[in-house]
Amino acid sequence: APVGIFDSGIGGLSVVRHLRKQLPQESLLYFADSAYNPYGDRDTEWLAARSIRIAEYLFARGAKALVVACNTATAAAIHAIRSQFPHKIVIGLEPGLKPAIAATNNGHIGVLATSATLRSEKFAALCKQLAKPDLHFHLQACPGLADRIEHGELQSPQTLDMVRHYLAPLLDVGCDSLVLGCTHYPFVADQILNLWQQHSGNTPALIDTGEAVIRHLRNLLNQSRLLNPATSPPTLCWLSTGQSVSITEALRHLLPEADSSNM
Ligand code: DGN
Repeated sequence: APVGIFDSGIGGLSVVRHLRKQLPQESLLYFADSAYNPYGDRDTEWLAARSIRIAEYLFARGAKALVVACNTATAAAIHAIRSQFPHKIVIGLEPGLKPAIAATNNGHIGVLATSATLRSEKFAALCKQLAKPDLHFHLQACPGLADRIEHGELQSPQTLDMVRHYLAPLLDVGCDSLVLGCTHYPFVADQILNLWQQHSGNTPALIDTGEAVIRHLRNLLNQSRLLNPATSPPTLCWLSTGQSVSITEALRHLLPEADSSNM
C-alpha cells in the first residue's frame, strides 16, 4: 500500500525528496490540490473541510499512512483529520522551532511561513510552549512566495526581490537561524542563503523539518509493521486537481532524482 501525501500544490515535493531518500521502497500517492492553491490565506474552517475530503480520498485509494506535507493545512486541520481517522497514521509538518532553538546562538529566530500558519492557534501554542526570556521569534509571513514557486519561478528577478523584501526585517534584527515554515520554501533555500550572505556576510542555519518528519514516519510504519518489503519496485502516482501546475514539469525541476520511468 502507498503512503498518501498532500499539499496545496507542489510544495510537498520537498518532503517527497526526503521520503524517497529515507524510504526508497515505499510507493507514493501524491495529491496536489492545485485547483485551490494557494492555501496561505484561507480560513481554518475551509482548510479543515478540504483537508478531510482529501484525506478521505487518499485513504479510500488505499493509503496506509498520510503525510500532510503542508504547514498551512497541518496548522488548521491536523486535529480534525486525526479525529476523523483515529486508527490511521497521520503526520503533519509544522515550522521547526525546536531545531531552530537548538541551532541559534543569539536567540533571534526568523520564521518564514504563510499568513494562515502564523496566525493559527496551533502555531501560537507552539510559540507559547517554547517561550523563554532570551528567545525571540520573528515571524515573517510571505504572501505570494509559495505561489511564485508553484509557478516555477525560482530564480526570476521578481522572486528574488520578494525574498529580499521578506528577509529584510529578519536581517535587521540579526537572526542567526531561519525556519522554512512552508513546504514550498526549501525550493528557494539557495536563493535565501545567497541573499542573506550578500547582505550580512553570515550564513544562517536554515531549518527544513521534512527530514525529521520522514524519520518519524519511518519509525511509525516500522512499529506498525507497515514498512514495504523491498521485494517489488515502488509505484509513484501523482495527482493534481488543477491545470495551474504540470506535476511532471515540476518533478523534472524540483525532484530530478525521482525515477521518471515510474511516473
Ligand atoms: N506549502 C504550503 C505550506 O507548507 O504551508 C502552503 C503553500 C500555499 O498554498 N500558500
